[in-house]
Amino acid sequence: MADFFILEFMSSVNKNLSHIEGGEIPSATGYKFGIVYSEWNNEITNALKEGALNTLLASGAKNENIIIKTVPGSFELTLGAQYLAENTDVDAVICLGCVIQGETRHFDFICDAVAKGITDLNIKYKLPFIFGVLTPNNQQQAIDRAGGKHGNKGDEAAVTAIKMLSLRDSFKK
Ligand code: DLZ
Repeated sequence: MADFFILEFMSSVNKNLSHIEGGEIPSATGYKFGIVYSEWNNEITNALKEGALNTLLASGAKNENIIIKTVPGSFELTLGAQYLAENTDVDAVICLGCVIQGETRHFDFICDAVAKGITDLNIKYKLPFIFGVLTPNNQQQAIDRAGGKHGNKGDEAAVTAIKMLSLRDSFKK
């Protein structure tokens, strides 16, 4: 029977996106993870990465089983994640970025491309590629979701990866 870890997330008492329904998180022991995050909006994405990393470690993953890479911007997350899948033996890849709404349609093109790109990777490689990309209207909304009053989307992305691997393994038993 799988070990379960109850995580105490760092976020505040306000509506907290990191409170995952169910509360119980399967063990991440024995799994290998990739984390790829964008350099754009680095203050935010670094916080997302830290949240994801801390959650994986707190759930039993080993440091040596977590490979972390950066890409220039969120648009590059898809290919960065593909490189991880093709060149390592990771079980899942957590993709973290932050695209802040601007005055032009650039936002839409990047968000649409990375959402489609990551979806396609899930299907092509039959591995969990997790969409941990914030798409806020402004910097404050991003801060609120990167360890602020709405929790840390990086935590959620890590929990999603672990849960998908647990789901995968449930079919092997
Ligand atoms: C160009 C651009 C802009 C305007 N905004 C963002 C952003 O808010 N978040 C982000 O992750 N990346 C942004 N980029 C960079 C693109 O993702 C990409 O790196 C470039 O278009 C080069 O392909």
